Amino acid sequence: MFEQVKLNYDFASLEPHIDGLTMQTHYGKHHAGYTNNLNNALEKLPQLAGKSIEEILSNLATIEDAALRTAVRNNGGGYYNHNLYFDILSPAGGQPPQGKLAEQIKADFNSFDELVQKLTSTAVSVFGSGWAWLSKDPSGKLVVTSTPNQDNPLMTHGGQLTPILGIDVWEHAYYLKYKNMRADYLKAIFNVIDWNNVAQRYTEA
Ligand code: MN3
Repeated sequence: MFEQVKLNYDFASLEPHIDGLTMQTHYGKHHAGYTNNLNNALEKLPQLAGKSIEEILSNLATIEDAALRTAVRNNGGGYYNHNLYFDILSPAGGQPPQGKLAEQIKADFNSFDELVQKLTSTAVSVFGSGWAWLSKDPSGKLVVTSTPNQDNPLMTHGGQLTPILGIDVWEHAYYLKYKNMRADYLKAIFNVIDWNNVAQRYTEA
């Protein structure tokens, strides 16, 4: 049984950047739904018992039944993506990272501001629902990509990319407060991204 990541902050504590009702609905309805649907699908796939969600999502092609494969792709992606998203948010966020991640950002993007710009433009450009990602490749290099729906870099790169930051650009992540202004939501979210958490993920990946 997979379980939702526990939040170490209150739903309303990310205000004014992300409103409490959006957080409550996003975590309590959307993320809970993906998690339940993933667990239901996995009951029919005993061969996957004991595997990590990363292993499962990096090897979706091994699921022969097409309907179950789609269910695990959409709901397992939703489960994993939101665990990452909610965990890297914090009311204490917004400060640029230090240490190894900071050095790698400088090497790959020239500056933290240029990374933020690249993540923002990538997220703005997602057509419809999807995600923008910062991932680490096997050499340690940082890579910015996007995916549609609940796909993620584990799926698109067969486990070769490890996501360390995911930005949800489904309308449910921002519509109550920002309506159609996705760019305003993206500007705001960088005030609550906990780069210490992202840096730890970079080191451990
Ligand atoms: Mn979402």
